[in-house]
Formats: sequence, C-alpha cells, structure tokens
Amino acid sequence: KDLYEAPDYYLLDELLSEEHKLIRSVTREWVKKEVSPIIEDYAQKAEFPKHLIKGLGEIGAFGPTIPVEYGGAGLDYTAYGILMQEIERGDSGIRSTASVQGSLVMYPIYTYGTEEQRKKYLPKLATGELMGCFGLTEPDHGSNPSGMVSNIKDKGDHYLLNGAKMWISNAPFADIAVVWAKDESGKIRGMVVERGMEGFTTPETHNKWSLRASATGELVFDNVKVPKANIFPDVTGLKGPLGCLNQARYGIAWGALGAAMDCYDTALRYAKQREQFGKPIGGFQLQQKKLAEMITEITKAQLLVWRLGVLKSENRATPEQISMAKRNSVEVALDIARNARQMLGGMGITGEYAIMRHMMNLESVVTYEGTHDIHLLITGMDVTGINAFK
Ligand code: TGC
Ligand code: FAD
Repeated sequence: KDLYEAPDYYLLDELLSEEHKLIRSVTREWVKKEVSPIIEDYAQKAEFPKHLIKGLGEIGAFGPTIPVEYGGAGLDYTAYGILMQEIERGDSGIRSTASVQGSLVMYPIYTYGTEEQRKKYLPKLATGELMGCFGLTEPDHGSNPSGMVSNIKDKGDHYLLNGAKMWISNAPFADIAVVWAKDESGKIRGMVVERGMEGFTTPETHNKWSLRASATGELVFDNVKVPKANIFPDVTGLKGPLGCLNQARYGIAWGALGAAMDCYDTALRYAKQREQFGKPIGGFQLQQKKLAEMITEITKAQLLVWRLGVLKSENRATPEQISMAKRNSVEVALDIARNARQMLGGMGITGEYAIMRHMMNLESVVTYEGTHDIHLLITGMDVTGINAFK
C-alpha cells in the first residue's frame, strides 16, 4: 500500500494496454527496491550508482524501441515513455543514463550505422555490458551545435579526430562515445569513438549542484585515429544528431512527469498528515490551491505525452510536437517541485524527502536537450513560419 500511486485523475489507465501496465509495475517495483533507498546517498556524495546498470538493462531501459534481434525490447513509444516516467520518479540522473544509452547511443547506431556496427555494439549496449555517451555540445557551442569546431581529417584508412565536447552525461565511465564532428568540407559526421583509442580522454566535471548522481564529463580528442569502419556512412549534417535528440526529448517529456508525480505524491501525503493551527495543513486554502494546480498540470501533461506517444509509435510525431511536450513537462515538473518543497516547510530542504533533489535535477533537465528558450523558439518558428535563430 505504501507503493507510490501515480495520479490518474482522468482515468488514463484505460488508454494503456496490459503490456504497458505490466512494464509500469515492473519498473515501479524495481525503482522502489533498487533506486529509492540508495539514491539520496549517491546524490549527496556526487557519485553515479554503477551497480544499477545491470538492472536497468534487465528491465529493458536501454533501447526499449530497438528491435529484439539487436538486443532491444522492441516496444512501442508509449512503453518507452512509461519506463522513463517511472525511472525519473526515482531520479532524473538515472533516467539520463537510460536516455543517453537508448536514444543517443543505440538509436544512432541502429538508424545511421552499418550492419557490422549494429551487430558489434547494440546487443552489448542493451544489457549494459557496454555503456555509451553522446558528444554534441562543445564549450563554445551549446544551443547552436552547427557552429561546432571538432573536426576530422581523411587519412586514408582512418580519420584524425581533434576537438573537445563538454557537459557529456556518462562520459567518465562510458566505453564508447557517439561523436559528431565536421569533415574537411564542413559537413557534420557521426562516429563511434572507443575508450582506449590513443589521444581520447574523458575528464570528469565536478561541483555540480544538479544531477549529482549522474556522471558528467568532457570528451577530449587529440589526434585520435578513428577507423573508417567506425563512421556512420549515410547521415551528414545536423539532422543526424538532431534526429537522436527527438528520441531523447520524447523520453524526457514523460520522464520529467515522473519527478513531478513524486513531488506531488509527497506533498499530498505531507499535507494530510502535518498539522499546524490545530488542523492538517492540507485543510488550508493556500495549500489546497497548490495541490489542485499540481494535479491539474500533471493531468494536462499526461494527456499531452500520451497522445505524443501514439503519434510517435505511428511515426507521425513532428520534432516541433516533441519540443512542446519536453518544454511543457519540464516546466510543470519544476513548478511542482518548487511548490512541493515549500509545502514541506523546513523538512522540504532535507534529504529525508526527494523533493529538493528532484528540484535541483530539473534545473539540468530544463537546460539539456535544448533549453527552455530554444524549445519555445522552435514552437514560435513552427506557428509563425519565421525563424528566430537566423
Ligand atoms: P536548422 O537549419 O534548423 O536544421 C539543420 C538541419 O537539421 C534538420 N532538423 C532536424 N532534423 C531532425 N530532427 C530535428 N529536431 C531537427 N531540427 C532540424 C533540418 O531540417 C535541417 O536539415 P537539412 O536536411 O536541411 O540539413 O538548424 P539550426 O542550426 O538553425 O539549429 C536549429 C536549433 C537551434 C533548433 C538546433 O540547433 C537545436 O535544437 N539546438 C539545441 C541543441 C541541443 O538540444 N543540444 C542537446 C545536446 S545533447 C544533450 O543535451 C544530452 S543530455 C542527455 C541526458 O543526460 O539525458
Ligand atoms: P548556451 O547555449 O550558452 O545558452 C545560454 C543561455 O542563452 C540559455 O538560457 C539559452 O536558452 C539562451 N540562448 C541561447 N541561444 C538563444 C537564442 N537564439 N535566443 C534566446 N536565448 C538563447 N550535451 C551533449 O552533447 N551530450 C550530453 O550528454 C549532455 N549532457 C548534459 C548534462 C548536463 C548535466 C548538462 C547541464 C548539460 C548536458 N549537455 C549535454 C549540454 C546541453 O545540451 C547544453 O548545456 C544545452 O544545449 C545549452 O547549451 P549551453 O550550456 O552552452 O548554453
């Protein structure tokens, strides 16, 4: 009974299949048993709990939509969303690891890679035997990745890779990196760089106040020889990495709602139990306003991501629809986390409750995978037909 109940104000469960509900309960149980009891300690000591990797592979969190023949779970996009929601209810950093592995490493290898690359990497990435990271952002090129300066030069049987990537999730421990760099004609190309290649290092980024249980680092390339067999043959230009971001942003749209639901659930329970002025604080109109607005925003966002999941499974979701949902879910989650934290008074700032950790994590989620501003401008461009970036 103590098991967390996801709010379902509009009976959305009726829109889910039995398989979706099974995936949800398995993931929820796993998060409750494996993540929730340990995650606060790992966040406090700023360490990624590596021992969770095997379990994440077992529940199908790595590449859930990748076909079974390559080690994926062959699930639809609603199932993928549910997985991300339940994992992020535990912690955004653990969901980040799953997002990166599935959407930013396995997806490009599956979609843009050769058959050899697929067979070599995908089954091991699906189990977590191999871990990956995704290098797009550079120190001077974050929101505008087309300005990147990392580059490759053709040397016959290999390319020589130079440059640096920054803010890369999983970088400190990843076995492989999907890296985007410009060729001699200025076209963006994608490739797999393996740990151990000479000249490739991954220094860790310290002193984060957000996503503390996720490992973040740089990727530094100093004349790294990348065999031509490691290049993605068929994709050039920014649409390569942006295609991967559609996958990950979709997962975040569901995931952030998991954090929001956890904050709401905690605030609701607390409001019913905590008494001041002789009655539960949930009996005061100001606290009811906060709770009523939280459940309203969660419900609206749930409907949005559910519909997006259906469109995505039918291959009809546009990048602009995904931007709207990512932006909305993170904003809703941040607002709920901030209000829930206040509702817990002093207790809200302690590690006894997950709210402050969610709140700080969400400050990264609102920035990565396209900032809040960038997604707003994508919507603005879509509705006006006028590009504010150029
Ligand atoms: P633009 O000229 O608009 O487009 C260039 C080419 O790309 C195509 N395209 C897309 N293709 C697929 N999906 C999308 N979402 C696409 N958006 C654009 C476009 O059609 C064009 O194709 P073609 O064939 O004509 O060449 O590009 P732009 O340079 O003006 O940039 C547009 C902008 C600002 C929207 C884009 O640069 C952007 O989204 N910037 C944000 C950067 C970002 O999101 N970075 C994320 C880094 S990865 C990360 O944060 C991982 S966190 C992981 C975790 O821990 O969970
Ligand atoms: P900037 O682009 O410098 O933006 C600064 C501010 O300017 C923002 O508020 C932005 O909204 C605003 N701004 C920028 N352009 C415009 C404009 N045209 N109009 C209006 N406002 C604008 N990247 C990866 O490649 N791989 C990863 O695994 C990864 N993981 C990350 C993990 C964490 C914890 C964090 C914090 C980031 C991660 N990132 C990763 C990088 C992330 O995608 C970038 O931080 C993000 O895209 C923003 O880039 P920036 O930090 O350089 O900010």
